[in-house]
Amino acid sequence: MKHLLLVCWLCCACLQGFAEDGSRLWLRADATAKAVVTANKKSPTINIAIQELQTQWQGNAVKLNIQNANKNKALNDAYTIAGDAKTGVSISAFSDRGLLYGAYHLLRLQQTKRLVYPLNIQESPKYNLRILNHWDNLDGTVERGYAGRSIWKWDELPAVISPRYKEYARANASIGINAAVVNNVNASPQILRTEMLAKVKVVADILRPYGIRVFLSVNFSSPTILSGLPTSDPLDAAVQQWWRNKANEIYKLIPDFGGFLVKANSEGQPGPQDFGRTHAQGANMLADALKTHKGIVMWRAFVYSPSNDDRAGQAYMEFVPLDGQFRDNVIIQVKNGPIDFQPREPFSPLFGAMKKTDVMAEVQITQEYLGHANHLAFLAPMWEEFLNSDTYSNGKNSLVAGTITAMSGVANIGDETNWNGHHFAQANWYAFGRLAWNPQLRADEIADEWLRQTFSQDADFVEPVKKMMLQSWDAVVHYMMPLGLHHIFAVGHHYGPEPWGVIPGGRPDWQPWYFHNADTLGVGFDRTAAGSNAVSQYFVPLRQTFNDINTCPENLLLWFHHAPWNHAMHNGRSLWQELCYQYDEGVQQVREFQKVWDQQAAAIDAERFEHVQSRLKIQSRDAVWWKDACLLYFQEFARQPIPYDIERPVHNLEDLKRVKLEISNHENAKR
Ligand code: BDP
Repeated sequence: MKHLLLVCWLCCACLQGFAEDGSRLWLRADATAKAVVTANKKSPTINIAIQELQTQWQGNAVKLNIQNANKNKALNDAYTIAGDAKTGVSISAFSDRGLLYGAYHLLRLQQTKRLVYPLNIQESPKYNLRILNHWDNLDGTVERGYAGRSIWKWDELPAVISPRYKEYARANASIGINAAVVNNVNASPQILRTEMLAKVKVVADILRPYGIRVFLSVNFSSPTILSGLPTSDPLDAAVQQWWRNKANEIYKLIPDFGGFLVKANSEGQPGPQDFGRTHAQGANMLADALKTHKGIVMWRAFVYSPSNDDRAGQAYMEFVPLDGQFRDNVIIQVKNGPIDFQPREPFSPLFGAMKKTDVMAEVQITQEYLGHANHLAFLAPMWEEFLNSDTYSNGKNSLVAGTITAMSGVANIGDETNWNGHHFAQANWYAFGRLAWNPQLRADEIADEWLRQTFSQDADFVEPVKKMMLQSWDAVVHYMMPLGLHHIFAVGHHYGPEPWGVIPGGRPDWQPWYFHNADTLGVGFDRTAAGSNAVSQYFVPLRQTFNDINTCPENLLLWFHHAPWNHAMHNGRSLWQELCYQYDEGVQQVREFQKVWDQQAAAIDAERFEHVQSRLKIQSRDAVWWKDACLLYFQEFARQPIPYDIERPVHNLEDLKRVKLEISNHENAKR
């Protein structure tokens, strides 16, 4: 009897929508409306738009209107929304996808209570390609994934189709993401086997009506590994034919296949340089195979060869000389910073430097270097700073956002119920889509609309929590790597601090000391003209600004300078003191977040409240761990006391050095 009662109670709870497990993401509108929706064309994509509006739109009739267009415009995702409360609303677009995006826009306005009549909205995405890069392996593990296993169930496909594929597609479409690379850049050649392609086809068919095209990461040596060709040299006729055949095979199955993403000659991956060829020769060979099908190659610039050159400068050195040599269906994919998705980096000097080549940005949504799925770090402020950085590549106001033609984000999605591990990590997926559509959106606008859709409309909740989100990236930078410090992570898993870390026999630029260079004189990487001269890769006046210790932005000081411990900061403190205060500031910020969050218990559901609360506790403890580890370690070089008005360390350095985290899973041991 007792059990029966419990079951009944649980069923009621579910029916009433009490299961607040985060699975609905930001798409939480009631689907009980009965709106009248008409369209002047039918298609699977338009049918989705109709269905979404019919069930969620609470206003008067909606008309969906496809406008006749020439070929170019038909590819465009732009749309307009017009109308008023009385006569109803019309959404017009040149493409089916445009109508779908218009429908989601209208519903977003309704959900965030931002409907202001008469409606007169014109939207057009800044970039035509807005793509997620999944680092998912074929065995179901996810490289740098912190939300469970891969959502792609290759072992079940093509027979079993997870309902999550459609939910994933819908979530992406609702924020304008229109493409996905479904497998890891460290690509298994097996993805191109015929049996695998049959599985990929099933996924592509499900994503297509939502306007999402599928891409694959490919291994450059696939011809040799899969078919036993004696070489994978891009200038070899048999190799070229192999790729043409493979492309033909793929397009027969997936007519709108997007193309390939390639990590070549990087961190042990094969590439054209293995055969004495350049990145351009490698990329062009693949581009030629895809050209007749209108496919593209996204060729990654994340390269650093085993040389003594400063790792921060290597991508630029390899790629700028090749500018002008790439086919027009090649895009160079460049990480936002010159090293590797660190908590804060300057923008990569490659942005704006390749005048004759399309360049796309790659940001990391998954929090490899920002506390995995334990830390609350809203990344829109970081991406806002990045996109709005002035490269000066074409005079003043040559913002990064204007130098790129597409945006990609390394996905933070897994098969956990809430998709992303931390409920607030959903906001990063959301923010990526919104910024890839419109890089001029401000982080606070994005946080606001995400919170209103995901949690609550109540200003007493939205305002303080939004403030917390907007400070969260800054907080992580403070307690992990302030003032331009970088890559002092624990070797391998990149979660905790290990500025003392040593990888026996590892390359110098895998060792934390390579990056912080602490000695009794000072700390930081000298990238000035007197050091590695990486500053010279930036346009005037940035190279002078960064080169001069007095004009270099202080939040990047130790990125560009080996600064003396007593260097005078703008606020009058010494560098050592400022370092201490900033680490402490990070800890205090997270403690504030806990206070803000704990006051929200009554404002939202208990499930999500408690989940976030428990993660903030971990984050708070980790912040102290980071602060103590870094300050106690650097103090051995600075040989000065930690200012007495900040919290004293609660750990011993020797104990912290013994911490060995067990990060189970698929993490590889690479830095
Ligand atoms: C680094 C990751 C590594 C990736 C690599 C990449 O640690 O797992 O394979 O980037 O982007 O950030 O290729």
